[in-house]
Amino acid sequence: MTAHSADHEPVRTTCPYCGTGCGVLGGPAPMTPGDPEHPTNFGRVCAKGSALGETLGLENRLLHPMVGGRRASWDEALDLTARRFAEAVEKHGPDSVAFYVSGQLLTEDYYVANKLMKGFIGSGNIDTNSRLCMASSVAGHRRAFGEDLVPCSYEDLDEADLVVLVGSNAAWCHPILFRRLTDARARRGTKIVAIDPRRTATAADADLFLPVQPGTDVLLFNGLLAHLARVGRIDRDFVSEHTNGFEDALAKAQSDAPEFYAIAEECGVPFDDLVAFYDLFAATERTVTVYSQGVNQSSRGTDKVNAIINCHLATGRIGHAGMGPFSFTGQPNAMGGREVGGLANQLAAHMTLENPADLDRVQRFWKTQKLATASGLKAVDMFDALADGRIKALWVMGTNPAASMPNGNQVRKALANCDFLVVSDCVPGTDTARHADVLFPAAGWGEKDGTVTNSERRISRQRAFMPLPGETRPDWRIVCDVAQRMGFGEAFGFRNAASIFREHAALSAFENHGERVFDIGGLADLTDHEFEALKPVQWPVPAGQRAGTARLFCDRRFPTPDGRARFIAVGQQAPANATGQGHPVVLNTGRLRDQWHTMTRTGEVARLMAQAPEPVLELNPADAISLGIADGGFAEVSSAWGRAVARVRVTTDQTKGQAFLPMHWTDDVTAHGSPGRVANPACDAVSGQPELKHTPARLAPFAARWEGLFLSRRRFRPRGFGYWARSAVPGGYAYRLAGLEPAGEGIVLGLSLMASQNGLLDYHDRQRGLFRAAALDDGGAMTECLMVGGPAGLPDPVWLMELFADRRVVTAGERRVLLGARSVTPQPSEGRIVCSCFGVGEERIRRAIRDGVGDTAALGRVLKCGTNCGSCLPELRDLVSQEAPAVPA
Ligand SMILES: Nc1nc2c(c(=O)[nH]1)N[C@H]1C(S)=C(S)[C@@H](COP(=O)(O)OP(=O)(O)OC[C@H]3O[C@@H](n4cnc5c(=O)[nH]c(N)nc54)[C@H](O)[C@@H]3O)O[C@H]1N2
Ligand SMILES: Nc1nc2c(c(=O)[nH]1)N[C@H]1C(S)=C(S)[C@@H](COP(=O)(O)OP(=O)(O)OC[C@H]3O[C@@H](n4cnc5c(=O)[nH]c(N)nc54)[C@H](O)[C@@H]3O)O[C@H]1N2
Ligand code: SF4
Ligand SMILES: [Mo]
Repeated sequence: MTAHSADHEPVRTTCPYCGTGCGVLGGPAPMTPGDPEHPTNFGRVCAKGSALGETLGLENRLLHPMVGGRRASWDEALDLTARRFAEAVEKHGPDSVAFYVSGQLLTEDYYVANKLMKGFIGSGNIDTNSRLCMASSVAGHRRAFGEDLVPCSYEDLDEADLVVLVGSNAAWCHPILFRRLTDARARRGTKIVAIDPRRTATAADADLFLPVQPGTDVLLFNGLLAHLARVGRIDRDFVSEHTNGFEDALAKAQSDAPEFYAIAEECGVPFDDLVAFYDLFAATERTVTVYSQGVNQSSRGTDKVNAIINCHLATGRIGHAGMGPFSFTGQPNAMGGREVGGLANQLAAHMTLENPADLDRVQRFWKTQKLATASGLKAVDMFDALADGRIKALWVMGTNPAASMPNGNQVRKALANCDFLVVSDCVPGTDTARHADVLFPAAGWGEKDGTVTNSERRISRQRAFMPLPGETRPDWRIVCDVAQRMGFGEAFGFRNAASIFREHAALSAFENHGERVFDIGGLADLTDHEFEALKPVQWPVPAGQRAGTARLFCDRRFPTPDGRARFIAVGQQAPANATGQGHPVVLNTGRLRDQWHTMTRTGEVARLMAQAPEPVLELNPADAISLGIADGGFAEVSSAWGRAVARVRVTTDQTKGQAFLPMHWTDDVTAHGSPGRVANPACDAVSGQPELKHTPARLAPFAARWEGLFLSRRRFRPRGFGYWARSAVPGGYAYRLAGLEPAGEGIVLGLSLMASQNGLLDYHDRQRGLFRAAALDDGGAMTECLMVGGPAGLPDPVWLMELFADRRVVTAGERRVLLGARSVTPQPSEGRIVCSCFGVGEERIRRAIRDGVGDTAALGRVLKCGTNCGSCLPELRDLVSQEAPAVPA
């Protein structure tokens, strides 16, 4: 049974965000504390993790099933779903239905979804958002090692002398691991190299930063392999005894990357820095190479992964402390999903659809006659099949493909037109849920029980510490309920998460005579009580064992038929869709520090929205000048697939010819800020992972003639605006507005948003082109407020927002200045929020540094910034170095 926190004992659970997999102590406290006993984070959490307690409210939750947009009973929703799936299978065959699931489901949810589709409906058509995330790493691991295996442990980050981060903005996306790394640097002088086309927070904090041209990583690592051979750093014994294919891979690398000058030029890296990186790598035995979406989300992603692994195999730097190739997983349970076989080209428990012995084994284990025998459709193909009507019924669980898939316009159309769409989610209004015929209310974090596996293969428990709200059910139960109604009751009669976990563990060990490394047979006989108490443990955990395995390949054996690892000969190839006339700019997309994906949780927390309250396109000053786009203005970015409009930030962190748009904004929170509509659907031929980091695009000014800010207690989607973006602020929501029409029409549009014009104060300052209106309630507190002005003409709204948040009576004096949006005593501006835990802004930090606060520790003492989660420490270090007085020569 579920442990509730009624006795005030904090419940040990796992953060539901990134693949770092931090242990946290569950509860609705304002700041969620880290679990000091968890071996991943030892008590630390980042800003997102520490705000978990603020995401537990029920205001925006889906609490009961819906059918056709109206409230329905569970029986009705489940019956309808089972019937429509069964009918489609009967009429059009099993491949006419599909599941699209998520690396954010728990392993138990994932296991039953995979079992239902592959085992009992009999189709391979279950794919997952991990296709957009980890598929290239999976494919690269399978090519090199024979199985999808991450050899390293987080301890290897502590014990390395060199850590190379390729296409990973770990300072923002795996903040606790990045902190572990910078702590190790402070202790032992670890060198950190960042390889990224953008100067990210990670790059700014690295010892060496290589600003590679997008998509040139294979060339860079081929050059490295050739260099390692040239300077005699090949581990000949390891290569000859434990690997195959070295000569071919080296020959390919040498022909690809003959000399430094050509590599430096094509990769866009300064010559000296390229040589410095190669020398450092050659000289440093204890090297870990971390890779993430800059590697995976590429039409050459699998080759990038193998180009990196080749360098580790060549030097024998694998299976020892402080070394190895290390894929950081994105989602909390991307790894668990891969364990159960949740990708369309996997079977279950690291068994494959191509191996007849595996098929036979799983068929007997599941006692089914209907096992799928071929791979199903991968994500992009699945939505193509939905668009052209081959898929008649789709069930989406725990993901928002309308927003997160590339070619988002077509995906939205396919979802809108599909015969039968089922969505399981915690919130009702996602871009995908809007099209659903059936909506299932899923239990969320803190309410559901099960396991997740992090980047270092560590299985941790997510434990419930709250009762199920409304009529919500855990995902595994919803799947089993439908399976039962489809006539598969016997195979889905699970009582609880523990019983599913036991079956999953038993399958991993079933007739596994050491061929599959993924073996958790040692956990197959956990009692319910032991499952409840399970401590974090790294797989494999073979039968008879309870302790896990920190590092793989220590015995130099790989799970290939001959026990040897494989070099893969890879050559540099340009991205699938090249820039050119009409679309000269590379559109890159990715993450911000304080937001999680489509913002259904982090977007409702005001302090997490403070870093970036609207979608911002970043571009280089040279591009901004030539396009006539000003910093703080707006740009339209368009591709052959669609368009987006965003605020512009001009920065030298961005290279000329490239632009960056955060992935997080959806149609639910902005008018045209969703980058998926622009992103191209080109995929890696091996892994099927889409190229979300490289879309040929065109930029143009979005010449707004007016801008507005609207504060309201209400959460809604404005209509009729060329630009709007909603963000949570203390006390309600801020709506940033802009349009191409004359300012006078902007005022009319803006006023139409106000709920009531009762107690309305308004003021038009024609000289400054400013219009202001505020609504007061009967008690005299401000309920809504609108400001409209010329482009970039709005005053700093800090004071106004405080008045809105305070909900107190507005004094007569304040009424007069209220409409000036200036405080009675002018306060110095906070600037863009850098430390979201304590709300400390860039301007305040810069002033403090200029006043002599000389380092991050001192900043922490004076302003508190950086003293809770530490996610902003890289940026604080950067600000200190920018503001530090120049040392006289
Ligand atoms: N704050 C936050 N953290 C998260 C998440 C989140 O939503 N928010 N999501 C989690 C998930 S699911 C994932 S997958 C991870 C992703 O974690 P990361 O992969 O670290 O994050 P991204 O921002 O997607 O992309 C990483 C970097 O790849 C770079 N890049 C683009 N093209 C290239 C290229 O050709 N070569 C190289 N070398 N680099 C390139 C981009 O400029 C970007 O800085 O983050 C996880 N953690
Ligand atoms: N342009 C661009 N697009 C990208 C990327 C990029 O870098 N650039 N990155 C890609 C990557 S790596 C990823 S991982 C994806 C992520 O993209 P998505 O998976 O689409 O994003 P999320 O917002 O995490 O969606 C999770 C949904 O599940 C719901 N949810 C939360 N908990 C539960 C639960 O327990 N059960 C159920 N049933 N639902 C739940 C949430 O409310 C939310 O609607 O985006 C991909 N798309
Ligand atoms: S680093 Fe932050 S988001 Fe990731 S698991 Fe840890 S606390 Fe959660
Ligand atoms: Mo991801």
